[in-house]
Amino acid sequence: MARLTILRFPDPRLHFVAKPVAAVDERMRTLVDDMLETMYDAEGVGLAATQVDVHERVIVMDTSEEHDHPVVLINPELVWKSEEMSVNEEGCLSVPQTYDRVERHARVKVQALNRDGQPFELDAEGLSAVCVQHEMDHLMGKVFVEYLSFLKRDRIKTRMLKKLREEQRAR
Ligand code: GNR
Ligand code: NI
Repeated sequence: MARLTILRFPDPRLHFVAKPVAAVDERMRTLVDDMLETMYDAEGVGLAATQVDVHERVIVMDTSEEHDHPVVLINPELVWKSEEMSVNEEGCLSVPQTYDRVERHARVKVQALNRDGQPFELDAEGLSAVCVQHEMDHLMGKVFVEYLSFLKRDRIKTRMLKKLREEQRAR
């Protein structure tokens, strides 16, 4: 297994649209395992392939308390969403130390393939529903800060670029 580098906003590659996975083969299982290692290492509850610069429809998540229930979604498709909405504080491994409120569907059903290439349905609510919608946005090239006002997004962008420059100077 290997830890992958997570792209950081405002990297333009975070806005690429992911393509469907053609085959759940050995290469895909290696990617999934590396993404899980990367997610657990970064203490995230989800990770989309887009964030590790792989532009294919792959998501890993684990919203369990004990971090022992990995969920793999390959070629996820939203098949149902509740009319009821819910506002939650979100963060993103690609936008460190930034949290803000985003409105999402309270519950969703997603069809996907698992790590073995078998179809399954995920019935998500609570954090799991927030996370799967956040990750599916990543696959469409969308980062949660795009739901915020222009002013907030611009401030975040400026702060991220400043941090990046400071890190580059420290190296
Ligand atoms: O680790 C994460 N936590 C989180 C918290 C609230 C809403 C969404 C998330 S997803 C995030 C990991 C991440 O950036 N996934 O793309
Ligand atoms: Ni994210």
